[in-house]
Amino acid sequence: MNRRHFFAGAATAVAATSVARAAMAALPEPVMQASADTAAPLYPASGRPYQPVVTLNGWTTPWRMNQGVKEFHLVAEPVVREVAPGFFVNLWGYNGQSPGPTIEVVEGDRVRIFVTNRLPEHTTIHWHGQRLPNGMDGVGGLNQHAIPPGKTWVYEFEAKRPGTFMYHPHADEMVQMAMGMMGLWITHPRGTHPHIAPVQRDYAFLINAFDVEPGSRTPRINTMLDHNIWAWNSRVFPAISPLVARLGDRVRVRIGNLTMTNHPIHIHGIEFEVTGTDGGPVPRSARWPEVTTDVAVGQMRQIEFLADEPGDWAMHCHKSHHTMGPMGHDVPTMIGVDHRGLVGKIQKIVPDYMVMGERGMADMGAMEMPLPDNTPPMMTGSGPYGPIEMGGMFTTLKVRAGLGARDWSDPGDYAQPPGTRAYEWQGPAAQVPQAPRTDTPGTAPGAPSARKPSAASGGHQH
Ligand SMILES: [Cu+2]
Repeated sequence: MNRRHFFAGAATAVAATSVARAAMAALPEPVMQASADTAAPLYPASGRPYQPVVTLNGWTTPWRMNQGVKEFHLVAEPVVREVAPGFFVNLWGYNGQSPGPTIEVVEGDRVRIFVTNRLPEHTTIHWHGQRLPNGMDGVGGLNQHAIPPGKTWVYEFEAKRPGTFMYHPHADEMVQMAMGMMGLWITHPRGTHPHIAPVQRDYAFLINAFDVEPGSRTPRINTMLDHNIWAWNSRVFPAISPLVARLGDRVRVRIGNLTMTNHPIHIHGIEFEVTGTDGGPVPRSARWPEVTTDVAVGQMRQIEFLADEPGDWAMHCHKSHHTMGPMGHDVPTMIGVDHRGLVGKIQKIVPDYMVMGERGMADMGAMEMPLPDNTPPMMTGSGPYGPIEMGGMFTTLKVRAGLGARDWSDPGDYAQPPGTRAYEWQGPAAQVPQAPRTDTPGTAPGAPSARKPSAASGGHQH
């Protein structure tokens, strides 16, 4: 990630917090975001103090204080999101991006949110997980009339309990969420809280999924499970920012799932605890160590760990199809199929024909495949040792000694200390006995298929 871009979002954000008194009676100016990069955290210039979050490939919207009330302005509108470099998708979102901006407030804050609808159809906003008056809950038809196109409605309530929340429409919900309408809401604790520890790094992102036909730009909105773009904050690997931590930092990551399936989120190198859900902070006595936590549909999970192992650690959804780009679904299993001589013949009929996967699919990570325009590759990204062979929901946790306390920029590849990397065996070649294959001509039917123990294998005998 480019450091210059990284801070661009923060600069706009800070400037918009100072508003002339005469303008207070008018609608607050909505702050728009053109960049899909991770903005630097927004340190509060007014209101109660707090330690801000960093939204992966997102940003926190500034507010204005109006006679003690924090005022925000969300604009629901069509947006174009750069989901990966060069891959642009027509989505619906808020204030120029999908997801919309993160809203950060403090427990006890009085909050007023103006919502302007620039969509071609009506919408509402539901404030997932919040304690609020029934008429502010945002379910169209149940709690309020939906907001017609062109109109601005106002929500107002007190942020009663600290935690990690989401916002999303509760009107034509299936379509509007399939189009990317969602955002994060963080209510920071007021002062110290018995179940909320201070952290040095606080990250947040939403899990979302889209079904974009290769070569097209607009998601199909009726897809329930068979999505092909598995994203964090409407971004896919290698376009998801790394989570950067200084060695010894306590790190919190807030993850919300607004897809239609669960996502087991796995981090290498450290153990974490779930310290909160959308229901609130988890008491210490009820926490246990994990390296993977399942984030089910409509849930938030807030995890915390000590970043005490330096390195570049993989962080990903453990459903392996969710770390694949859009070609991952329709490819048949070809392992063990011998294509020799076949490709040339087929290419006389189908010039673009390619063989995939006869020795597994690792070749895909290095292959220059002809793809339709505006389609991200299935497996991509490279590290210091070659192709990473991932797509979708994958990024890295980068733990480094000596970072600045407020440095969130990508520190580059980890320099592994000499003698700490897996290496090739240089001794005599391994003698691995071949198991007889029952499907090979000349092999007797019913011949044992288990590997025979032998002295050369060094294996234990049964
Ligand atoms: Cu997943």
